[in-house]
Amino acid sequence: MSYKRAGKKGTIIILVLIIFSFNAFSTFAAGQKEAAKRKQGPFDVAIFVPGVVAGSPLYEQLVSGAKKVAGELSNVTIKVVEGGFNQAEWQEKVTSLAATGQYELILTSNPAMPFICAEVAKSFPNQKFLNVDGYLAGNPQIHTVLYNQVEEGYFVGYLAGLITKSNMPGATPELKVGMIVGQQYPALDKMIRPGFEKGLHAVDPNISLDFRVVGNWYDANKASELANSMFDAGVDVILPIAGGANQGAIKAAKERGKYIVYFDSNEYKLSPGVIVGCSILKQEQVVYERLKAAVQGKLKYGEAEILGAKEGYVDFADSDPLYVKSVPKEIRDKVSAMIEKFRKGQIVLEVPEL
Ligand code: RBF
Repeated sequence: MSYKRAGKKGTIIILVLIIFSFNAFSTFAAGQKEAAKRKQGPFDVAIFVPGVVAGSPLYEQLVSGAKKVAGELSNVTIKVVEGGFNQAEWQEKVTSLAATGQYELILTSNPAMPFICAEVAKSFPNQKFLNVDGYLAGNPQIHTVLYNQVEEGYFVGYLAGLITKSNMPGATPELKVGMIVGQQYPALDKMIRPGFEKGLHAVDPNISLDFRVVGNWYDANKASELANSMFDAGVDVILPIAGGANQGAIKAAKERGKYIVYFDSNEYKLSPGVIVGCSILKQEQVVYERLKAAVQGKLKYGEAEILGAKEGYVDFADSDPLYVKSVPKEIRDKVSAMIEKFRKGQIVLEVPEL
């Protein structure tokens, strides 16, 4: 009996000990977790937008990709800073972000930014940068991702060539296609324009390109004027790469019954029937993947990636119902056959040195 009672007591003591040690362990574990969290701290990201977000497809994707990461990882904070259109101020603005010492990463997008970041990096050796839509290899503080925009230009060029040769309402007998850009820069002159022309000439070498420059990334009235004068000269389809000014070209095309091929994002819905083709850059995905890697300490600074159609980051929105509705099947079949070869890596267009 007594033995049994002593046994019961023993069991109770052991149970109490187990509960106590379990509590102690979980307190210890929580403490460890807290310490790890403190050590990690929040991962603060400053997004420097060189311009304004609204109306610029790649900047919209830049912000949405980063917000997706912040939505998933509770230790990531995002601050979006719009640098505005005075490019002379950008370096100073990035410098003030770095000077706060608060941001684990400065994230930005466009081909001019790696050089600005490299300048700022000299004064802030602990500051890291992720620059998408740009190229700079070998700087240990900067990771860049460039898209194969020769291929991207080719996709919409090929479609524009087929449209200008077609009997679509609004297509003129002249073999003239237009391009309206915000400003000229190496990625445009060496990748986008040559890719676009290569696409046009794959359809017919006699197609000519009417190329115009707005002079900034916001003046929609100027873009509209340019588009109208191009339509007067027999142009029937225009590729605008002019940020917020794109709206002016779209409006003019709508009024004149002409066509727009769009760059970087699926935006048929902006003007169904007028926007008849959209090339796609998977910038949102790139930002999501690379930013996540940065947070996890896996991003390789000093590396400059180049991503194209074969890798799945440059594409054309050929299954959107608005595309299917606006473009005759005969043209769509030709475009899809071409795109498929790029997707499979059977055709790869070379990216030149910028
Ligand atoms: N693209 C835009 O859509 N909006 C802009 O405000 C804009 N600003 C740019 C400023 C500079 C200095 C450079 C080099 C490019 C800019 N781009 C802008 C072009 C952008 O990086 C990209 O090349 C095009 O959007 C085509 O993908």
